Amino acid sequence: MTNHNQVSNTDFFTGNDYPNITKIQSDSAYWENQGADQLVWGYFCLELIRQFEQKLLERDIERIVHGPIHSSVGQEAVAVGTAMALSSEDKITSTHRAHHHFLAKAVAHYGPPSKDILSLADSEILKECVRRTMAEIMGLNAGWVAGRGGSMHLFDDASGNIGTQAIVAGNVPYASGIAFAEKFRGTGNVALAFFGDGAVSIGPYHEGICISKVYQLPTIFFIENNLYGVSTNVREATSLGDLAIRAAGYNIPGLIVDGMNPLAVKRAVELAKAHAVAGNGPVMIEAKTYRYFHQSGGMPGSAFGYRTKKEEEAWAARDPLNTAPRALVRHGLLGQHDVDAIHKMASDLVADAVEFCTEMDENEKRQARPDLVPDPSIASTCLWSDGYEFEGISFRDHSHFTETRNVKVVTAKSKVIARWMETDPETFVAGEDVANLKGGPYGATRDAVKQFPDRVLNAPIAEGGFVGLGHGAAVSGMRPIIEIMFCDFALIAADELFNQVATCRYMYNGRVDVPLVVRSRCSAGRGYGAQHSGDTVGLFALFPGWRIVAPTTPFDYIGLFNSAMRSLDPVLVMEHHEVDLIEGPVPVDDLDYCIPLGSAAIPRSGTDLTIVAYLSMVPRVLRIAEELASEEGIDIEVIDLRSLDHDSLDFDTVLSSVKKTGQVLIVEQAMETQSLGPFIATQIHERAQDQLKQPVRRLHSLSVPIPVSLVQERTVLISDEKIREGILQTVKRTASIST
Ligand SMILES: Cc1ncc(C[n+]2csc(CCOP(=O)(O)OP(=O)(O)O)c2C)c(N)n1
Repeated sequence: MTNHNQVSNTDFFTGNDYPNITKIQSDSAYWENQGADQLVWGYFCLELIRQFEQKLLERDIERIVHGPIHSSVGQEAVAVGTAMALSSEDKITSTHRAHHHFLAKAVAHYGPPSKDILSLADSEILKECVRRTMAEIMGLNAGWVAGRGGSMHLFDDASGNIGTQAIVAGNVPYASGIAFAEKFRGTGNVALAFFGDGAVSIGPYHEGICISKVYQLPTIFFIENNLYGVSTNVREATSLGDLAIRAAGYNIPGLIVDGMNPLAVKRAVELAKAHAVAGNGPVMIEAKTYRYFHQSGGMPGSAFGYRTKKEEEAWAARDPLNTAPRALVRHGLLGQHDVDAIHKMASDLVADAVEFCTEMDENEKRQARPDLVPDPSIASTCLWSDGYEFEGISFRDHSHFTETRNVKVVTAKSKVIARWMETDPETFVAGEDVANLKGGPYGATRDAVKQFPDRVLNAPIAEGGFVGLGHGAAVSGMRPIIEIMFCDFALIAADELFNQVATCRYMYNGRVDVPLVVRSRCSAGRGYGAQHSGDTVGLFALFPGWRIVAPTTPFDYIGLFNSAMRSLDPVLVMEHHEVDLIEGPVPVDDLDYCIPLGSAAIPRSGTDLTIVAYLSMVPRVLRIAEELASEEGIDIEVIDLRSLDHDSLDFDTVLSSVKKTGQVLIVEQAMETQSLGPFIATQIHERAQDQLKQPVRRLHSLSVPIPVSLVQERTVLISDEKIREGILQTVKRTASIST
């Protein structure tokens, strides 16, 4: 066995002649082509980041930061070279280790190169930029996202920092979505995703790159290879010396560059950008670099035994903070006194940020400025849009329309999707097979693909990849409709759906809208078995940040879909194969009306019992209610919840029904462990205890995976017989209680 701890990689290119791989260097001709202002600015930026990072690791400051500090000391050249190559309009995303990327991009925007670099010392905008970055890392309200995001979730779209994310490779599919929007709009900008060597084995990395290649997106995938994922050496984790050889598998160019040399990095990013914006698709860059400290905090990695001091010294000998100023002096661009002045300017900016963010307490101990500490009473704001997107929208119900025609849900779906594509040129559909089969697997894109074939995109089988695509495009302001063929496959995209889409608005303190619609479908009852029969409503409902709608009629599909599309929050439109075939009236000449999110419907009024149901249970319960009305004289009120996320459940409607009937039966097809019933029942008990004649009762499927055997499937899934029985028992129980 190789002892990976012995591996010492100080050579920046270990590869041989791999296809698609180019080693990028900065030579004297390239140096000569650089403007002096830019070169000097690059050095200033290196200094600023280094000193900023070192300051954070000083004991009295580190103590103030709530959470880990993933220091970028040693990796500054990667960030600075990249920022020098990009414009403010180019977008970057990054990871848990992102201070350097964020600062370089922000400083390039707020304090760009100028003839007199020292004039930046007086730039209030630049001071503000450094202050806000430090404040964010300290979790203070003066930060970019008011301390919500902190060190690992930095965001400032004005400077092209469209979000750092703490899940390894989580930003890769997202970057593809950002790049998609740039390409769609023909901006000539790129989206660049930084990630570490540790990211190259995880699914979202692969899916994100595949998506970018398939659609030839202007994305730069930047592997910052610092040789370790926490303590595990890259060779141990990948069996590779050069990670960029992976580029060949995606049929994209791979560039390998010395990550200790900002100019070499700049050159690589320039080449990558030129390739990408010319319509040639994504590029992978691998920069060989080194983090001087351990994963987080200020101890060297060698202190933990996974690498040697000798290795650390070898990398430190190539420190750009030494080599860059020496080169500038050697070329006569700066004298030593200029170098000292730039060093001091950087250190003053950092000191100013510390002064701004902190103060001394009565024991002369440094603490965060109390007036910058966020107000705890607003800890739950910004989870949702404030709803301004619905201002002036007239919501409609059936009574508004006199002329109607009967269609199936599947037809209404196809028509309203096509209508959105007609009225909003930035609406697109992506999903598996959506452009084939004359309208996708279930006919939802039948009209869209006929009328707008360019915006109906077959996606590779990469749910995480195309949900990430939708996420990035939505954050960019497009209106993506993402189809997940069977809702079970949402679990493949769980990181994108729940760690990223759901958290995005809140984590960035309301600075982004996420107008993403995901459509998916429950196929329980068709003999598809354990892995294609799930109902993921309960799963989505676990994650605040997702709206969930579940239309059960053609009329409701159109109205709820329109609201989902208008919403600036992500919405899951949950469908069901049984519901698709339901027929009902829709207006003959209106596909644009909205039904408010968070409003239940009462498709049947009654006085004896309230049944709360959703999705496929609604038509079934309605049928059974009619039967029992004529057979037993039981008068049932049926509530179709329509909106299913916790914040949108329409308890007003439920509670006024309870007032009338005094008893509730919740009917769901979901298995008990995944059902919404316990939450709904608890709420009813808490809010209407004194109106209940008996405890709320619940019906659901059995808590086992769905079997294929027809007879077993029928046993496991809630059946019409069980619903009838449940209703009769509930009603009898009250009868016996009251006699
Ligand atoms: C999916 C996932 N798994 C594990 C972690 C915990 N974690 C945070 S950083 C890290 C190491 C990442 O290494 P690398 O990608 O090389 O980046 P570096 O820390 O070297 O910058 C790990 C394992 C995580 N955040 N996300």
